[in-house]
Amino acid sequence: MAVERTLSIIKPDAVAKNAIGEIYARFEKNGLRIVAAKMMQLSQAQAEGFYAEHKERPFFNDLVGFMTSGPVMVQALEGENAIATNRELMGATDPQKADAGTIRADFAQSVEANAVHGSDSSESAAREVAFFFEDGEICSRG
Ligand code: DAT
Ligand code: MG
Repeated sequence: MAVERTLSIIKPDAVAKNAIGEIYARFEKNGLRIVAAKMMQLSQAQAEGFYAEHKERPFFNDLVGFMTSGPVMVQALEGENAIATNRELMGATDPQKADAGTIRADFAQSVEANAVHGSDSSESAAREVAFFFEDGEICSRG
């Protein structure tokens, strides 16, 4: 399995809970290296652009409202099989359906306030990492 990069966001609910460190520890204990990171308050335009694939969904306006409701922590993660590894660590979108021990089972409140984002394919990972980081901001240790 090749070394991959993926884009992770710790969402406003988990930042508000002071859970950044606990979530970072899960990444690091599972072979994912943080190779770029920034805390941001997303603008409406940034949230709409990032989630453009969902713009026809009924929850889109609520999703954008939630993602702009407070600061987020954005990071690029690197490691073997990083995209799928991060999705496994996150758990299912709906925390009620997320496996025990996953980030969403442990930190999320609802389908909307679900603690973390993670890229779901190599195409979305490439787009999403580039959405937030210039090449020169990524400190690859692969
Ligand atoms: P994921 O974040 O697991 O990749 P997704 O890409 O299907 O899930 O949806 C993106 C986000 O949109 C998700 O994290 C929370 C929100 N969302 C998805 N389905 C929703 C729903 N039925 N009601 C409210 N928000 C929803
Ligand atoms: Mg998704």
